[in-house]
Amino acid sequence: MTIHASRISRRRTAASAVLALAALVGGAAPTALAAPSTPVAPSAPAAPSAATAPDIPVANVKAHLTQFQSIASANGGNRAHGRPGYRASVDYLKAKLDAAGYTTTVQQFTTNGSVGYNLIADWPGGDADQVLMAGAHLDSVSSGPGINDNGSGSAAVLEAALAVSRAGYQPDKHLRFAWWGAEELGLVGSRYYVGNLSATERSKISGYLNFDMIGSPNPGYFVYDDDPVIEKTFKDYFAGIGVPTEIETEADGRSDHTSFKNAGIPVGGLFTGAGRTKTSAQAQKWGGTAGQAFDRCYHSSCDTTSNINDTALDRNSDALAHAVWALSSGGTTEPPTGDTYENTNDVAIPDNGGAVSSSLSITGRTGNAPSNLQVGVDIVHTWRGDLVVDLIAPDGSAYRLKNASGSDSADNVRETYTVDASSETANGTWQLRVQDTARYDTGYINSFKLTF
Ligand code: DTR
Ligand code: CA
Ligand code: ZN
Ligand code: ZN
Repeated sequence: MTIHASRISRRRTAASAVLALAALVGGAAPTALAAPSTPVAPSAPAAPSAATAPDIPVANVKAHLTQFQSIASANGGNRAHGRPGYRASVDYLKAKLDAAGYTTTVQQFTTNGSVGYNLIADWPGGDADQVLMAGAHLDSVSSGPGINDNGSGSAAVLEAALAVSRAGYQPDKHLRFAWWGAEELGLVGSRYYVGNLSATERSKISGYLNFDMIGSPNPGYFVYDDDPVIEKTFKDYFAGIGVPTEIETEADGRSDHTSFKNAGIPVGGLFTGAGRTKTSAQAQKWGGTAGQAFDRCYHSSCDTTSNINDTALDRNSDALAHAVWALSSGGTTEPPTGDTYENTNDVAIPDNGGAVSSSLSITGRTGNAPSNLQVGVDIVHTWRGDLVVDLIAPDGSAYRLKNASGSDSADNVRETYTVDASSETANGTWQLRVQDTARYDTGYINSFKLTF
């Protein structure tokens, strides 16, 4: 890909780019009245205070994986749709959930000439008109036991459900957990489930959280780019434990959340990667091996209990439980605090060119902006080190959010910055100003958000 060629040549120019930038910032920076003398560092938002979820013991999750492995080994080496290993997996889960006090339902469907099963587990209580769901597909491909794909998601969802029972948790919302059949044949089980809900039943589902491959041996930490509140819940959790995340931009159509999204239900989820190769930038960020697939045993017979990264499985299991607690205790899945304004129009950023802006015209507020104004920045751009990012207040004051950094070769800027804007009037036109200060890599402003 030419991108690598340009990146190699970029290293030779990186130094000049940085020097050029130093001159630019020294000379051309606007004479901002309120620009802070030092850059406003991106603040990793603390985990929401509602995070009262218990820690999920990864040993418990792994014990379920061992059971799935035994089931596959005793049933032709897989847990695929239409095969005895799949039904045995359903029976294993159902016994655990029944013993834990759940109301379970086995929903039967037929596809590809075989009978398939969804397992639904309702936790008694909560507002029946606000149902939060978490799910995972339980079937493997026929070529292997499917321990990462998707024993990992199935086991983590089970263990979160058992944690709810152990805690005697009684959330505002009604909790429903689900395990889908025949995902590998095309999301068949989850499509059947959603397709058989009445419009009224669908409208009661406040959100669906999906977990498909969350223990990959060479893991990445990906968050689905779908409902913003669900996405923020996961991102804030990982930020709270110091683990950087990336947006999974290829999830659409790739797993069971799609069945819910197509019905207009808010969705989100986590993913640690399949056959795609981990980049060197990602290996720097997450560890593991660059140039190697996140899961080399994807859809293969080697997807066994040895095909799991325990740390990734643990972190994602804990993030799952955190999201179940955080999204079920409140009345709605609206942003937890403050009024949010967002401009999601894409604005192309000229390569090594002039600054461009995304703007928000705020009206109807009183007084000044807060001292902890939350500035949500989402810029899609390779080699983000090219970029200088400023918040421009209605009176023209510039607040530096991000400086250029020639060596920062990672992609995209997805951060929430905290700015002391208490000297600025809240009403007026606020701008997110972005400038690409080095050649070759390009991108665009994806969204600009202010939370007062
Ligand atoms: N289709 C899933 C694996 C998969 C591939 N890309 C994504 C993105 C998000 C979730 C899952 C996946 C499977 O093979 O089950
Ligand atoms: Ca844990
Ligand atoms: Zn699969
Ligand atoms: Zn899967």
